[in-house]
Amino acid sequence: MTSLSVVIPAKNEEDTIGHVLEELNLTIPGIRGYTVEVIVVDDGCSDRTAEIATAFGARVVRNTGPGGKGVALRAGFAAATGDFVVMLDADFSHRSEEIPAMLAEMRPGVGLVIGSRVVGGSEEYTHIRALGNVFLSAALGICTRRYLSDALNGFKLFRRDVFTDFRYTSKAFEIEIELIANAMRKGYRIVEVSSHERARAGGEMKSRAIRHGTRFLARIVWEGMRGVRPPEALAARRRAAQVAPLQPIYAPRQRSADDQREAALGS
Ligand SMILES: Nc1nc2c(ncn2[C@@H]2O[C@H](COP(=O)(O)OP(=O)(O)O)[C@@H](O)[C@H]2O)c(=O)[nH]1
Ligand SMILES: [Mg+2]
Repeated sequence: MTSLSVVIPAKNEEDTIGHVLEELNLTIPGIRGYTVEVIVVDDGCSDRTAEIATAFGARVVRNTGPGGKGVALRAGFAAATGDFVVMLDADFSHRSEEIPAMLAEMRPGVGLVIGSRVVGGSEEYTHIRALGNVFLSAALGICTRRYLSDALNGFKLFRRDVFTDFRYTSKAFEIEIELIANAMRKGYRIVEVSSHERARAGGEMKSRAIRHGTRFLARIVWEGMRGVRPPEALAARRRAAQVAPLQPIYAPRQRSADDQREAALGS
């Protein structure tokens, strides 16, 4: 049976983590054909997040070092054992009932499925966030040639090797970009599905539009400069460059030795 790990990064989310896990526990029996593990990454929480997560049956992974959503997710992914990994926010904004539709898109050759709020809508978008998302998703397209409608959404499902085959370095929210770039480096297709984002159900928002937007942009440029083509595609391109260029079709045909002999006899 295929296995799925649900990884939930949580920074002081005692008001909402219970709702997330309650909904998830109702969704899991409907995820047919998969065994599911649930991991909550407690990132130095000073509230009851870990206690509540444990009470709902989740495995709690603690990040004791310096925090950040990226660091927390990396700890969660490293602990995950599933063939596929899905990330879910702890603020009850992502709907776990959408996971089966995301899994249905994970066909052969697809490595990453992203929930798109551009199609599904968001109750959290402010003008600056909506515009920032359009701008940053376009910047990603310019730098990597892969145009996505909602690159920044933290509701992503990916194959395990998108994480295990690389050394991740993102500290904060820009891990969204690192995941996309590495899925491309694996040569996987990326698919977007409609996803509706609820407003967070309580607690405090941790992201900051300007600070994290700047980090997103820096990461997009950096990943674009490193290149996102899979090694096989690069090798194929190099091989193609070594093949002798084709003769232009209007060039006179080279006469073979036989042609020349025949021409000499005929004259
Ligand atoms: N473990 C951990 N989780 C974080 C950190 N920062 C944000 N998160 C989690 O990441 C998710 C998204 O954060 P949120 O504040 O809702 O920002 P949004 O993505 O802009 O809505 C939530 O589940 C947060 O608890 C962090 O430093 N550590
Ligand atoms: Mg949120």
